Amino acid sequence: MTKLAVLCFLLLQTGVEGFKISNIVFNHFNGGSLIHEVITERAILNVTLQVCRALALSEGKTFSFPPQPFSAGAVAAACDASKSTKSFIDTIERIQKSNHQVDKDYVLSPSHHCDDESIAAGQFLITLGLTAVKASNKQQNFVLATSILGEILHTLQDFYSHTNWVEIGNTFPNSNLIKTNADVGKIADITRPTCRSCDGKDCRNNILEDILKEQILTSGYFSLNPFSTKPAGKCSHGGSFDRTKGIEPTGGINKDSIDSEHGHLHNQAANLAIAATSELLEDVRSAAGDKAFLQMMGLFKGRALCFCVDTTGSMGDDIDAVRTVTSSIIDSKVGTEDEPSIYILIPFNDPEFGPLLQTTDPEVFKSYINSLTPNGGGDAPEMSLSGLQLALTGAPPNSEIFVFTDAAAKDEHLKNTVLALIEQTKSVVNFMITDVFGLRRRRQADNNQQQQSVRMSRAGGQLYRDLAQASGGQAVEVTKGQLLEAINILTESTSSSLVSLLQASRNPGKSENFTFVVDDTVKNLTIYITGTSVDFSLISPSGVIQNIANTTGSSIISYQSVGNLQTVQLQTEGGLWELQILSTSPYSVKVVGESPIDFLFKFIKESDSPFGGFDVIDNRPTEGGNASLLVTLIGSDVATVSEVMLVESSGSGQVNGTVEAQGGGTFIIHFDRIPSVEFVVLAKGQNNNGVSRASSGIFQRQSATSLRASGLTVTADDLNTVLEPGTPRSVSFSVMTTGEGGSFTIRATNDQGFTLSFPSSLQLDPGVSANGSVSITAPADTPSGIGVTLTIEAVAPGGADSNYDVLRLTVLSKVTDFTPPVCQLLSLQSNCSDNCSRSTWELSVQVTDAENGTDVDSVSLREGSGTLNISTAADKTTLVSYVASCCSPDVQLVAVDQVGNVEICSYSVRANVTQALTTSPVTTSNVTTSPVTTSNVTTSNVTTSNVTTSNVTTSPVTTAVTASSTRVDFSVSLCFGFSVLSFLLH
Ligand SMILES: *[C@@H]1O[C@H](CO)[C@@H](O)[C@H](O)[C@H]1NC(C)=O
Ligand SMILES: *[C@@H]1O[C@H](CO)[C@@H](O)[C@H](O)[C@H]1NC(C)=O
Ligand SMILES: [Ca+2]
Ligand SMILES: [Ca+2]
Ligand SMILES: [Ca+2]
Repeated sequence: MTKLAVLCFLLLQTGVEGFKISNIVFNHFNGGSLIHEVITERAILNVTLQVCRALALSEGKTFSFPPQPFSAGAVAAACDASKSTKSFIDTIERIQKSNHQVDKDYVLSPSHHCDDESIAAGQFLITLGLTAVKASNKQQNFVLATSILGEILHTLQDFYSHTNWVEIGNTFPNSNLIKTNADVGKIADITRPTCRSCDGKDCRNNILEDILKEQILTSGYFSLNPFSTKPAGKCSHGGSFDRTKGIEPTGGINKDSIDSEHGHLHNQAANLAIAATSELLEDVRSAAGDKAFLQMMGLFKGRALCFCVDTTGSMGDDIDAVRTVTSSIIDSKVGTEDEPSIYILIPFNDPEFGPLLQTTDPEVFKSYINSLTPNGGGDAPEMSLSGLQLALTGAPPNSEIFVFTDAAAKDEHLKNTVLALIEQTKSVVNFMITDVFGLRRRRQADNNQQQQSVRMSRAGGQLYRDLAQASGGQAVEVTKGQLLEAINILTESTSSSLVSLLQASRNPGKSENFTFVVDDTVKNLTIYITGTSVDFSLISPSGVIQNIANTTGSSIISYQSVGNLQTVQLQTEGGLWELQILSTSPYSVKVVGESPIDFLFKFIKESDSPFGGFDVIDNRPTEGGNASLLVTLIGSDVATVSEVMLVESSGSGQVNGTVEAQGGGTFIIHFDRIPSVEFVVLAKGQNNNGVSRASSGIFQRQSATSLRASGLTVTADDLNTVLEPGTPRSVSFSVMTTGEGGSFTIRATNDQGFTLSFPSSLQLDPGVSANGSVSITAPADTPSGIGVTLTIEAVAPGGADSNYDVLRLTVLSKVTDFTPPVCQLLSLQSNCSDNCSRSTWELSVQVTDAENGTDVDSVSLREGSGTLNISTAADKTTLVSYVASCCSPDVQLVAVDQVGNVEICSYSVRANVTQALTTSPVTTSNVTTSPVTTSNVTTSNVTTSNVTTSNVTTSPVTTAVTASSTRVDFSVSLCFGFSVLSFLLH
């Protein structure tokens, strides 16, 4: 079928509501219409490319755009961050998910969809959320920032589909919609009629002429209630769910899909929604800075290095080892592609723990580590799980976390919380436990509670082993003297493309033969075995038994054994390997390597929203019934997933699923049941790209994280994620059980030590949900942008089953500064001559924030390769001087105040324009991707607008000086519209 035929075929299957429904989950055309997920992804890919391009040019590198249509993998590659494709896609999916969630959580809230003429209220939601996104980014709370971002994008996108913005003739986004209190246009009075009834099915002319002529804004009324009414003379939303569309004036005006009442304008509306989304993302980018924007999007080059360190009195040797290993990682990795992208340190003691210290600067991290001094702690157990909780909520998802301690956890009650956070973040936790036996002896000797101490110590070790195993990490037990060697082994690879091939544990231990498939893309194949007295042998695909005692001639590159950890590094040999374990004591095995091919997975369920589609399950899936898994394959456009199974983590049982390809690297897997014990997800597939003839191209990947099903459901109300400092907020939640009723324990915890109150138990009857609420209060002096992760757990009587919901909230003080800083040009001098490279120009600008504003926070360079100098005067005005070669005739200064209001000030000098234009890097001919400044060509001396619809870069220009200053205004070129059209039509 040609694309056109496919398109026509798809057109026949529509009949749904919104840019908003995704019957076929993510990333797909819905009946040829552009849905929220697609609109969102296109804008993200577009803006991300602009950011990467700006960064590359500022570093003097070249940059090339990938071919259209863009894919996340190609964008990550263009950004020189292929290894973070997984976290990039994960982030895009998070944004799409919270966008989608608005239809579920706020189905009855008109302002979230700009319905019912609630346009000003929609603007309020968007701008409030935007402030929260900026504040969260400033505190490096990127997960929170992206969740809020997805939500406000829904409302922004709906504006273009649900209002008559397009009908009244606009071809640009409504930029004031993303500016607090700005004028979004004249909205029809409640008494003013806006529509007439449609002419049968034809709704093309149902908006009243005076409304169109006077450019009055309106939006359709919407209700699911068959007995609903609407104000007289008002338009309806229309579509199959709207029950107001039968009321005079009948019909509707939405442009949600091609077959909507105003479907003839669907593409126009969707393209404006893409442009508006890009504009909002640009604003977020300007406020955050280019590097932080990419971090927010999950595009970082290396992994996070995350150390959680016990700093109590006995930890002197351990802290020395942490210091040494930090220096050696930094010395050997900085400047390489495995350089950690973020460094995180969480100290814990007793009773204190935290704060989380985070930096991208390795030298700053060294200074954090150097400032650790062992002292205090009182009794033996320490606050290790509190520290770990902060690490799990603060580190990016999919991080690897190392916990250093020589003591049991004093805060064992956090076990379920920590497990919940492990399942949510899919981060891997390794415990580096020293001197377990030494401690035990000492304690036995010096008090008469021998028995109790021994028991506590064993239980403590088991708790760490359980958590490590659930996360796919290890609990390494060594002496203080061996710690450095052990941690060196485990941090040898800090690559962000680490994948897991096999993961299993046995407790009690038993001999067993494990097999795993190694494919050609895997490098640095490594096997870790933890456990005391575990013997093993290893057989390569060619049938050679590998000899640890004498590695010559074998595939073994190295073998190390320290404490309870054995490590084998292997040469990649494609095919089926066998690992035979001989042991009667507990052990765990883990086979990892580096490869671009990996997968993301999420349990999904049919949505209970009226629009249908699928929702992502954020906590434990329901036991006893069937289940569906959404799998996204990463790292290859040609690879496919052929088998997916849920494998018991500590046994050999497994449940096989049936795979349904969705296109675009996504698959839905159906299982007729979920294992009743902990399990991992194992995916097998076929990669036909660049496969050597010797290998079959078959690969296997396994989730590091163990998951479990639950008979309980816990759902917290996440309608409002903003927390005002000093004001208690009540979060309601509901709990239901499919099993037996009784008294269920409720526990709520948070990672910031904020005050909580909640019922300690709820009485449940089977199948009936019970409600409770948690009250949370942030101290009055909590800074804006601080995130708090609230975990609400319900535990069945006897403790055998539990489930949870995790809520991320952001602290936000009331914002009163809505105006961006102002640039004032003090001087602009040039001596630009024929030869631009031999002459320079310079600029002096004063930047101030308004009288009652929050002050200028930063001024940075967007375009321009000159030197920027910034100084702050005593009266808090910022003085900027800029010197550049005449070959770089344009500059953009990004001025941001403390709450993230952005002003972009553009200046240009063009003495010898021909020369300047031919040498300027921004005169790209790639229309759809050219940045705003290329169209900033004017013939007047000073211009205040750079909005043009054509990109006239080659027109003769005689300007001596142009200076312009705009708030983030965009030349939303028509080009993209054309490229979408051409994509659809080819
Ligand atoms: C892509 O993003 C840029 C800003 O980064 C914006 O000017 C342009 O309009 C966007 N393109 C589309 C099609 O929205
Ligand atoms: C593992 O395989 C070896 C060799 O094939 C066999 O002798 C042994 O019994 C197997 N062990 C188990 C636990 O199945
Ligand atoms: Ca201690
Ligand atoms: Ca203690
Ligand atoms: Ca301001």
